[in-house]
Amino acid sequence: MRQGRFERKTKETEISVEVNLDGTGKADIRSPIGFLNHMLELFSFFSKVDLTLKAAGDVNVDFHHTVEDIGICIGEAVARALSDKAGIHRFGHAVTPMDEALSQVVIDISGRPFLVYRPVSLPEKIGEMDSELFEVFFQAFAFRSQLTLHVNMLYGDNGHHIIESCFKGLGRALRQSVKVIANEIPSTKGVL
Ligand SMILES: [Mn+2]
Repeated sequence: MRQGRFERKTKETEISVEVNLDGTGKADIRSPIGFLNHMLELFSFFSKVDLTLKAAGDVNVDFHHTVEDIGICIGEAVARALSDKAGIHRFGHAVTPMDEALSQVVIDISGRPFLVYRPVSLPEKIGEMDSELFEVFFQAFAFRSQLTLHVNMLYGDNGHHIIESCFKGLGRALRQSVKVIANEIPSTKGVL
């Protein structure tokens, strides 16, 4: 089992994360941000990554610190679980509809952190969460887990649907990319 744990406490947030890349999609998500909890449960279900998250933060300020630090902590736990990345498929992609919305999410577990984020027009808030925080989450996750992540929203009208398609797509793409299919490290350089 490829498992990773990470705990982090700052003056702004206190977060603990456990992941199991070889799980069944069992989620135990506890943060003060309801919409993000909903998205992370979907991510876990579609990635089949077991995800336990306990997060507290200074949400009386706004959700920024908590969202960013949750992204950092999940990213670090995934990086630890991947270890030397031996045998993984490395690449994953998903084009995911949610009713009228469609998004494309592409992952390369490259060791080169990068985010390409192409949003469509979103309402200012989804649930109680500022829409600008989704980019913050994806950036924090991609950089800490050292993967290349493209989140390309294609179209949609309903903000909840658009973002939900992205998180389902993140799960589907991650599931493919972490799958073990060989023995060697999947790079012509021999290192990822
Ligand atoms: Mn929903």
